[in-house]
Amino acid sequence: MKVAVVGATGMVGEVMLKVLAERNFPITTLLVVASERSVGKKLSYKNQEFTVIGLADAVAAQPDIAIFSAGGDTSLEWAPKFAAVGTTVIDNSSAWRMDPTKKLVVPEINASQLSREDKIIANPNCSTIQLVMALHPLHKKYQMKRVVVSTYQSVSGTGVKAVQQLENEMAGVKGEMAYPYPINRNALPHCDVFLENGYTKEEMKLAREPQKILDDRSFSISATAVRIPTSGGHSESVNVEFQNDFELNEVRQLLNDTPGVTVQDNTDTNTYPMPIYAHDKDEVFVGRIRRDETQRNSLNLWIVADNLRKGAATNAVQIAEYLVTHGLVGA
Ligand code: A2P
Ligand code: 11C
Repeated sequence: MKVAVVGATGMVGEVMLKVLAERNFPITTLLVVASERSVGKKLSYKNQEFTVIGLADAVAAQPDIAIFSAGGDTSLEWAPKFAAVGTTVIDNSSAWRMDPTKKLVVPEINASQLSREDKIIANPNCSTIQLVMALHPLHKKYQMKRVVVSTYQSVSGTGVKAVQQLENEMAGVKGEMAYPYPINRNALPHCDVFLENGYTKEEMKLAREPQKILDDRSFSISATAVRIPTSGGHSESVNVEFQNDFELNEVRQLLNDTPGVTVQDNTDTNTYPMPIYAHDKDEVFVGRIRRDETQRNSLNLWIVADNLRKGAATNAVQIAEYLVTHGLVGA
């Protein structure tokens, strides 16, 4: 496969290259692509040096697959240009996710709907991916009615500038601000921009994307997204009301049996998911599994995952793997 990584110099791009190498993705030619500012820079992949090229050169090279993580505007402008030369684009931005003509894919859940005709495929938001990975098996069994989720999101979700802001603040150094307030020793109920309805864009992604991925609008999700001074992963406190009742042991078993999900849940040994353990791992970790004693058929969960891996790069590479394995890309 001729593969282009668009946004290769960025935070997610760097993890994309790492995950492609780790999983030994079948690459014959690798194109590392970024903005004109970075053209000529060197990046390493499997101990080999690659020179960053611009988007026009990458389109001209007609890759089989282009994995984008270069922001929504770049995707909106350039993904169709790649698609027009026959490239299959896997896009990590929010640009195409809710477009009814594009598929929004978490491979463990809905990759089977992909076909050769899908030239732009959307990768969901990081906080959505970990949420649906844990909720999907429970939804199939008990039918979700309503979900209330509060997130505790890592600064790495915002990008390099935000990680730098946290590091500067911790070191007592003045520098550029990614957020309107200090993030160290703070919690900002503000991820992405505010919308007219008073929610943030991140909160609305959490409300809408799961319905599309699970192809079901019979449940609703209400979200509050909070940025906290961690860097290894996003955490989520989740309350789910189901149509049907459940047994806690069966819930644990269902989650345990779900590929990509790991249960860490033992209060006797203080075992529960945390970003420091989820960091650099591909699984979605679930713990603090307990019945909501105030409401019928309701469950509380704590879900943690590395937002740059399963939340972004790993999920995108898994989509690419599915396309290759099922003969949906290339000649
Ligand atoms: P560059 O490093 O040249 O700016 P992050 O999310 O960590 O900020 O990274 C964003 C990624 O998207 C970087 O690789 C960045 O490249 C790339 N990028 C941003 N704007 C453009 C653009 N207009 N064209 C191509 N790549 C872009
Ligand atoms: C965050 N979820 O942590 C965001 C980052 O729509 O792909 C990814 C934004 C997106 O702030």
